[in-house]
Amino acid sequence: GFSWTAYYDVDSIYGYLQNVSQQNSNWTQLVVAGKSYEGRQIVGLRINTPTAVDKPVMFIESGIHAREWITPATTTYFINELMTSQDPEIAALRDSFDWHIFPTVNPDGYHYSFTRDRMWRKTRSRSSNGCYGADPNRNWDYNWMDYGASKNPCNYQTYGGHSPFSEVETRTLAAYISGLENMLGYVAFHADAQMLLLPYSDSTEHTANYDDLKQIGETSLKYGYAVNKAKYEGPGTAAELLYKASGGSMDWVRHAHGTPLVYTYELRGRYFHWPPSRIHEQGDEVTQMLLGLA
Ligand code: 0X9
Ligand code: ZN
Repeated sequence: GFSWTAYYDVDSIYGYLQNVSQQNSNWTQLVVAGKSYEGRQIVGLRINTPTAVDKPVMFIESGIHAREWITPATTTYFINELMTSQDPEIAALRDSFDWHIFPTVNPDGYHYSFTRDRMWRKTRSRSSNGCYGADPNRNWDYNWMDYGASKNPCNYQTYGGHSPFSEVETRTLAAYISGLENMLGYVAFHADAQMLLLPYSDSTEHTANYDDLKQIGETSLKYGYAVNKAKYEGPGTAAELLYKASGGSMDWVRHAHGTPLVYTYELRGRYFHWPPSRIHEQGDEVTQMLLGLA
């Protein structure tokens, strides 16, 4: 069975999503954005309980960086909370949004980090010079390659790809997102800087709603802090708090769609390790952070 005391490979995660959707088939739905370079599906779960009003979309992106295993794990943990929690606040959270939740948007990379190289970060596309993968958080078509990205396909970390949206995974996800109407929020999960980041990632310029983003983010962190007393840095722009890096999903979503609430959570851990026995702890914290955000 599936639990939250171990990490699982892509197939098991998709199996879990499938079970959840089958058990609650009138208000959840498996959604497939498309396929990865190696032909894996990019699968998400839509949770949209029947309510009288049209609900705003809340999108969750996890696992864009392969080695950041805690992000798919906490995302399925959060799904399980939405589906099973007896807490009326969590039930209200579930009912307040049309959720589109994608735990592993880079399934090839994630699988590779599981089976070959624990520190793998990128996709697994093959470059003409024989090196593998591009950084899917440097590949989106907004200010592509301006800052913090490598032009060298053999760069282990931040190769931006041969062109914007060269990677089928980012292209596929962007197309899926573009098909959503009424997207209020976009949340990306990373590890392990323990921060809450706002757009923009490559400019210290602030969005027009920066003050709102900051205030909402502070509430989110306050909710999270109550669980484990873990202090996250921020909220602040990724450019100011971390480093300037262009071509990330967060900036593209903000720019291309004007989505009001765009956040990147950098979860906890060290060198991308987080003990499986403590997935619950991170999962409860994230659940509260999203409740605070909502
Ligand atoms: O560099 C990144 O993509 C993220 N940090 S990580 O250590 N998980 O790789 C930061 C994401 C913030 N957004 C951008 N910098 N675009
Ligand atoms: Zn990351």
